Amino acid sequence: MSLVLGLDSSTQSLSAVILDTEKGIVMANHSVNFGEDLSHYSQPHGYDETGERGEVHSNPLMWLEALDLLLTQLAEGNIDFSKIEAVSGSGQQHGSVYLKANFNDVLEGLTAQSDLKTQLANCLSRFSSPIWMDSSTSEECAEIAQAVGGNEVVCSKSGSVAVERFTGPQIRKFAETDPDSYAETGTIHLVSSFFASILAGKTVAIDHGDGGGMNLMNLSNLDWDQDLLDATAIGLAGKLPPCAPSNSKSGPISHYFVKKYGFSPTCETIIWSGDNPCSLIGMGAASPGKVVISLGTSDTLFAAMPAPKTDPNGFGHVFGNPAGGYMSLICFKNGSLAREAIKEKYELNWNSFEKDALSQTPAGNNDLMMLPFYEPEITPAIDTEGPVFSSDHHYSSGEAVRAVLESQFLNMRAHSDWLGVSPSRIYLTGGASENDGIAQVVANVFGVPVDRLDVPSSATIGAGMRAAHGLGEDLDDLESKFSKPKEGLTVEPDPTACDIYNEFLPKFKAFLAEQFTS
Ligand code: ADP
Ligand code: XUL
Repeated sequence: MSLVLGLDSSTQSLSAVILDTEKGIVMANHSVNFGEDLSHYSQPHGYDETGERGEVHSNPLMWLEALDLLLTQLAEGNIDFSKIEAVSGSGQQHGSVYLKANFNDVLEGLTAQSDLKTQLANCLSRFSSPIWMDSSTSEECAEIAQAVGGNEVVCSKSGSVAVERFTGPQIRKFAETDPDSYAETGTIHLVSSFFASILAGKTVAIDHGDGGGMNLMNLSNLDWDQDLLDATAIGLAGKLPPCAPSNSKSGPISHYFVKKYGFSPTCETIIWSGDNPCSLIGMGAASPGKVVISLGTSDTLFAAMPAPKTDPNGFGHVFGNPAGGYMSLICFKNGSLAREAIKEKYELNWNSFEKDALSQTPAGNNDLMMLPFYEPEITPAIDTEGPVFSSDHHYSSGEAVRAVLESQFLNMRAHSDWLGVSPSRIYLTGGASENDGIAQVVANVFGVPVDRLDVPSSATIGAGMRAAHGLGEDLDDLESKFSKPKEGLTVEPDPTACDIYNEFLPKFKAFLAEQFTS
């Protein structure tokens, strides 16, 4: 085996890597940014910012146009797709795409004379896709929980209590508010299985990693749970693709990609997974023992689990591990969103954020704290928006930068206790992980060394590794080639700062509890 393609459809961009798995090198790495490269959709961060009452939707046609643009740009850069032997991908989790019954026929009949967006526009039974940032379904969550006997039941079946951004509650809201369009819907895909279907030229399965983020899949048999389906919407079983292990093959790539971009007709497609499950693979954390923190648009903390264990507080989740078994995940919505808000307020760039601002203030910030919930937060569940500061005093840029970072990572530490894992190292990934100052605060708050990989994006790399794994390559071998921490990028904790944070944690928890009892 040699070349595989990994794709990642994230909140803000669509990315690709080509891996040479024999030599263990990343041959190509390219991204299309929805806001910059497809500005005609007016979704500068990849979603419609005018949504009301917690609705956050994206345009699925933008995602299709991004796929054609990404492959066109790679081809213009002299990438020879005919040598790619397998392709798989990673999608932002929970987002859903609603398709009419004609979807499969249109996929089969795609012509290389036109593009994906034009040919598939008429397949959508809903013009927008709710994504993971949507928090508009509290009512539906309560209804689903009540119908099956309470949130404990939803959690013991699906690995999570009913959660606003999860696909089941989103489907219920659609079915209730637009029953005609729901009736017209033949198939509901996740972002991951939607892209996987486009590549395979037919509807393909939802994998156990991303399926775990729907409040619909039963963790004990990794299949749709009839009680949860019934509690969600009428006739839902008939509208969902099957669940399948993440390394399932879905057949050769669609003739559209063969004719248009020169892929080999024998290039195999492997079903996609969610971005966090793919990142688990890309970070070399598929076996229990490693804790990963991803600092992307959202911040997440995740780890492979020896056995499924649910969060008694209802914030954490259990998903399928793409390598088999389970993984835990905790998601913090105000990740880069909050860091960017402070960066912009104080007119900083990432360099001055770290070098000029953060370095001016001591660990513990002289007790100045903030709760950086610019958007309704997921962990803890807080539905109001707007940051809260612990003092009326005007925060200097240094104090504000330190306050946002310390509060984010103390909040993460406070809400990951239930995992019962004391990490000896943290593996850091995501766009903000390249910032040394941020990595240092993570090391100091958790009191352990932080490792970083020398790869562009662990979700995209993980998607490529999954493509190779789906063709039978050994995952340990792939990890040893692509998931090695880069020497010189490890950040050691400062013992004095660690002591300060151990003392600071109860104060932070008290401040949080005082402001929000959740
Ligand atoms: P996603 O996969 O969710 O789209 P990424 O993992 O690509 O997100 O991360 C994108 C985010 O990373 C940007 O929104 C930006 O805020 C942040 N980022 C990029 N570079 C830096 C940096 N040097 N320091 C801090 N944050 C950064
Ligand atoms: C995880 C979550 C986000 C999305 C976006 O539960 O909602 O991390 O996967 O990347």
